[in-house]
Amino acid sequence: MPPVSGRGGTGAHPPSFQQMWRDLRPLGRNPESKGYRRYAWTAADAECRQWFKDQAESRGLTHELDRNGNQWAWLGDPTAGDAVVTGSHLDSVPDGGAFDGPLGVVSAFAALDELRARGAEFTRPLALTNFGDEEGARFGLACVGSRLTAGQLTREAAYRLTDADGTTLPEAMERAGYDPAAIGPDPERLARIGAFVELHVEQGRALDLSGDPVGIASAIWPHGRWRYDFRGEANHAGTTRLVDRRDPMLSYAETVLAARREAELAGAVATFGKIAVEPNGVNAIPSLVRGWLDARAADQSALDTVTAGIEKAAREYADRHGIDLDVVRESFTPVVEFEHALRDELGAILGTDRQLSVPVLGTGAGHDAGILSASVPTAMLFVRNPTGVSHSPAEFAAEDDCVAGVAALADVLEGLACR
Ligand code: HGY
Ligand code: MN
Ligand code: MN
Repeated sequence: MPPVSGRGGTGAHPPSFQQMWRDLRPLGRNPESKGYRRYAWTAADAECRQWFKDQAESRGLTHELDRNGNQWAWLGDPTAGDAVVTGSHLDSVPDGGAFDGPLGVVSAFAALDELRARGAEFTRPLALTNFGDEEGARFGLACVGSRLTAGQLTREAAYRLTDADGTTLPEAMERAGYDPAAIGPDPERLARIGAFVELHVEQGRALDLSGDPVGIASAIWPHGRWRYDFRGEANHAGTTRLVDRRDPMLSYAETVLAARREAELAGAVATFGKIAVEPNGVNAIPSLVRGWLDARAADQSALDTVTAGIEKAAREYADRHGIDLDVVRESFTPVVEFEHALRDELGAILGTDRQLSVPVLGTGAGHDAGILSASVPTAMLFVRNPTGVSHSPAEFAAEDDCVAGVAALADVLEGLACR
């Protein structure tokens, strides 16, 4: 492919990282909690998508929406193949932080601006991406946009996804102006990609403890989400004798404690972070307690041990209290081992450029890069998070570290796409 000058674009001086951050920051932010509520196919999501499109077009990039609603901003000819792609997601968990996802998208634009300032000559197409519905906050399944594109989620299964109000994914897409009939695997698009690199705020403290601003991912723990439905008997909280009750809340509570015990035994993590109670009245014994388990472990065998142990304990409690229990696995991502060659190439690029050792670290957090790694060579860069806190309004990364992340991403993109 003839070199494509990184220059171009309409804005002589594109907005700085800080300016982009300021523009994006208020979108979908809840004034009370100060957390983000950027759920798939909502108005907040639409605002973020418009921001992405504006950033792309203001730089003269070709904005493309794929059949699954993922956004792509191209420099060069997408059909030339062997593209270097970088990006992340803009959606959030309920009351999520500002960095999880957006840091990777803003850094992608800032890294391109940096390469243009360097006068880089691209010898491969470059694309910046925003993958839709990575958090699965509304429909319960993580990485919907990338899973659909990678063929890891069938249209039929996607059509069954429903939010708490009973709105299905296709209905939500349609209301947001997208054609749900188009969703499905996109092998042609994936065939265009030679390498995908996702920059993400670290969701842990490894870089803070090692004293490095940037790290490279080695692997993602296997992890999943299971829905526990405890069904008992609705009754009056004030007049029903304790011995006469079939209270599902008791079995749920005992299962939450069992999850912590099983996770500790296996060196894993397990969390019941979401619950729905019917009829959810202060003076009513519930008929149904629905709890969602998020479980993760360093390897599949440990994860299987934890989830089996939790379910076994839950069934024993349920039987003891005359409670009916259904357990449904709603989301699962197997262990991801990032391709060693690309991982080591990033290490060489960053090590040579900076004579620094760049730590390689694993994570328990899922990412679109994890989904795509089954289809294309994939790598991740992490940016230091001094507290490690994430999925919280308190999530933070220092500006200097964000700028260091942009410089590292620019070096990586230059090393990969400007040979
Ligand atoms: O849940 C996760 O690990 C990711 O933030 N979706
Ligand atoms: Mn997240
Ligand atoms: Mn994320």
